[in-house]
Amino acid sequence: MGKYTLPEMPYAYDALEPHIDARTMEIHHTKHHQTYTTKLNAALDSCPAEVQDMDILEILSDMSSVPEDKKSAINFNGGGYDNHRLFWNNMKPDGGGEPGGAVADAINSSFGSFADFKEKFSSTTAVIQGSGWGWLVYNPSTKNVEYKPMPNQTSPRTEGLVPLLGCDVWEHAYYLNYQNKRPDYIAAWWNVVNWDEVNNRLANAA
Ligand code: MN3
Repeated sequence: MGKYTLPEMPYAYDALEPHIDARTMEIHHTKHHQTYTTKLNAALDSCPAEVQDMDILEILSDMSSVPEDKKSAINFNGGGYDNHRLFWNNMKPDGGGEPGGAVADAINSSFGSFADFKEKFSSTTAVIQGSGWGWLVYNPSTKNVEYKPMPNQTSPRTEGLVPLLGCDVWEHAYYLNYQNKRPDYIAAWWNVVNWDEVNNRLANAA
């Protein structure tokens, strides 16, 4: 029995249709997220007890305690475990629209306007090479929100950034409906963004 188990989905697999189809959501959760979880547990099993006792968020925020030969596996699978947990919850049925509250102010301050933020996030995330994620993050050192593309499953936490809103652009996130058309998937994804959750994360981070 590993330390981590696959988190439950906060809504049904078909709840984000027509923007993200049920079969893609089901495979993404039960196969891909499960695999990151299983491999994170396996990597932790061969780490020293003091690393096993740390929470995965602590580990991702400071990888220095992880043995050199386990860093790659923990970075990839620990990031994959945490990123997807964030991803399911930063989406919801009947989401989208524009944020209110502190997130709206922070976005306006960093990007000029919501429209400018959305255009930067969409266009930059669309051209991430290979597989990766586009993120809106909070930077504790500048106290501002920023856009940050990350490769593969590497968590923004590994760079001292707090993830607020993530868009998974691995092909497994959109392939059945959108095939190679990543920009179409990103355009649809805005319709399921859960801005209340993003506001909660900013409140906890700031
Ligand atoms: Mn994924």
